[in-house]
Amino acid sequence: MTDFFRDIPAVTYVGPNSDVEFGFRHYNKDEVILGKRMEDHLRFAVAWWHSFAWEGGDPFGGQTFLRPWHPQDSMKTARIKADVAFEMFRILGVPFYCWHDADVRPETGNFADNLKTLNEITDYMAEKQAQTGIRLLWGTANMFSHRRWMAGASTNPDPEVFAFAAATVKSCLDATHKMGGQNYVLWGGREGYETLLNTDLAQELDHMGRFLNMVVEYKHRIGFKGTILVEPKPQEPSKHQYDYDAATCFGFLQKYGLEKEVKLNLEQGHAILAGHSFEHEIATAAALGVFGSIDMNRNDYQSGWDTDQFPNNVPETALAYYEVLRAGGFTTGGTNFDAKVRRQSLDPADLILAHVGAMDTCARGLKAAAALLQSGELEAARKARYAGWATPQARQMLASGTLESITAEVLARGINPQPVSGRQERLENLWNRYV
Ligand code: XUL
Ligand code: CO
Repeated sequence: MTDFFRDIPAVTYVGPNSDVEFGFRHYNKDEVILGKRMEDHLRFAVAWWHSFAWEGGDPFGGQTFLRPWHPQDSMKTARIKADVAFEMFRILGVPFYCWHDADVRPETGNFADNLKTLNEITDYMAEKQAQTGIRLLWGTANMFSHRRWMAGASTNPDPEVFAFAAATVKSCLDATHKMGGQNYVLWGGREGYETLLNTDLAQELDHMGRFLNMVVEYKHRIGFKGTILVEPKPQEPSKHQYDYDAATCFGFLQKYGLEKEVKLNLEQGHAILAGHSFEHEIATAAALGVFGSIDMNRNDYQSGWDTDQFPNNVPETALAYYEVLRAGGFTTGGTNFDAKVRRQSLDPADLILAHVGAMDTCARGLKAAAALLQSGELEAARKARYAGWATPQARQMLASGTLESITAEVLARGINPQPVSGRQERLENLWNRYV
């Protein structure tokens, strides 16, 4: 036990009318919605990096948080950090958490020592999982912060960096497997380029495809039953990242024969950076059969970069969960808060209450989405719009029509389509009745 969160009580459901600050107004984990407990729908996870490893720096200034585990350069402080992290998970009552290797162990500068410290600290964390019942949603490798990764990991022009990346992912997948992780994530922050003038784009894509195949082959060799997830993001830190958005990732997976093996971890802020809405990314991934998990953190809409803020906009989360529910909900995936408090939010209470607010925002979004789905009103309107496709003629046209046979049909039946309303505003009004 540490005293970092001293005087902060475990957060429980207090209901919408309570004025208790450390309480959930909407997240009532045992409440059953559409036949499933809220906790099992949402599958919340805390991100180790933003809450515990990030020191509050921005491009204009360094550390603002002075935590008891700073500087994070020893196994002693790594253990304190782990103790505090599990205390926070307990206070919040979250079922899951996520880590990068670089968040949980000190960076020693060489692979053998990094491997030793990763194995040691993940053993320690696995013990804490067993004591508390808190589980690992996913593990991942940070292959973007250290200077060795500056020109990419699997897409690096130097084969020695590719080798270092392969060994690093093996170590992280082994640790994730040991800890019963539900998924393993690859986000390629430096898998892209700064300028095409020095980049062989086709070769880099081939290397990334081979690398991901190696990961999948290894997963099967060790019997890891979790899902391998790729996380799309269009840019930042690289000027252009190969995993641009859901559709680009699917094209990549298909080219390298991985579309049945790998799914996507979609992040709200990344969708915005790609010029999409979050619900577009979820619906696209679901349509292509690669929906996996979400990082539920938003960007500041004026800043134009990835500000990783906690969600606090209910209509936005409702639109996202509507698509999650339509996709059949999460299987191995969940809702990870890849979010950080602002650098002026220094207090331990800020960390807790940021998550409380985010969990409530998601719970409200889920409830609104579930109620609308259950009412069937939006689905009925959608179905009515496509009703023509249920007729035998339309079905036959799709199944066996040719341009010649269809032209003959248009002439014979004098087909002359009349436009109908898309009813957008009426559907928006319907939607607004629920959020
Ligand atoms: C970066 C980002 C990562 C991934 C995991 O924008 O989202 O934190 O979620 O590497
Ligand atoms: Co993320």
